[in-house]
Amino acid sequence: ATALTSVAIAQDNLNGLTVGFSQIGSESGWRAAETSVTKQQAEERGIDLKFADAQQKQENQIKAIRGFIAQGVDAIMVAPVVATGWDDVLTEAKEAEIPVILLDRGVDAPEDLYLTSVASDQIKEGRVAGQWLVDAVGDADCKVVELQGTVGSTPAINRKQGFEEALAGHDNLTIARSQTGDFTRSKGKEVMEGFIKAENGGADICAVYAHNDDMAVGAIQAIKDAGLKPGTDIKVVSIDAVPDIFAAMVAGEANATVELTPNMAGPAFDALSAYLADGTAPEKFIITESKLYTPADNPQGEYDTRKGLGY
Ligand code: GYE
Repeated sequence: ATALTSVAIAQDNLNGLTVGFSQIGSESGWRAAETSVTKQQAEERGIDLKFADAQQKQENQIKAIRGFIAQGVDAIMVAPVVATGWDDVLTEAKEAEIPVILLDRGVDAPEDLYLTSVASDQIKEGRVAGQWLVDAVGDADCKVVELQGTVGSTPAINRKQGFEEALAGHDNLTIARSQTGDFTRSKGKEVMEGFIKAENGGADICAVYAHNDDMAVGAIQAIKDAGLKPGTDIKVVSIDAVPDIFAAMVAGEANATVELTPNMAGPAFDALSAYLADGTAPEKFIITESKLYTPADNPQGEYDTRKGLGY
């Protein structure tokens, strides 16, 4: 009976609380999905979610967090746009005794400044993408171009590192060019156009690795505009598993993606609930799964399922 009661309390104790959420912006389809799932998860639990869109700017995030502290919210969630520069504002939240939960990206700050971090293993994501390419290419020579995420963000740093780890020792694969596309479709297209120009009209490029699907979708457009076939002439591998990359797989224009769940808020609220119930300290790092999808994995079905989930 005691166990059942505490579960009931743990599930119910967020009802009526106020949680501030400092979101990065809406740079990608994945980000938009995370925003809508977070709002749904808050509503299901009776949480009053104060949502602040930072338009990609850390200074806006810091302002929003200071605003949440001033309002005396019960908890703060933040998706930190870049890794550095958080110590002061996180210390202010700690001094105000407001628990902070990081969503989907990490920070370079002392671990006692946040309750927990809910994110994927981004080094692993890079490794999974890289291993897929190593296997797909075999012994052939392959010049790879890389579209990096936002400079200074943990997913850009870690997805680069993991990919390089997977390619290490496979000297037939080389990363010929690497530049940021800021996780957006338009920048991904623009940077890919530059890569194509610099690499013999694209003829010398064997594969593009994009740190997210949106940049891959932009790159696919650039490849088509250059008169080449994405997915065939140039292999396309990326991360997120948003509906549009499955649509590209159905069209034969994308080869592989690594899934990133947009539901970071669910585990975050569960951890917060347990913590508020009896002071249970959650795991410092709650790690979501990183599953590989290729055109062999029913891309039409995956597209339909995700569309139904509110992406
Ligand atoms: O992969 C990308 C987004 O922070 C891990 O941010 C996240 C990344 C995600 O804009 O699409």
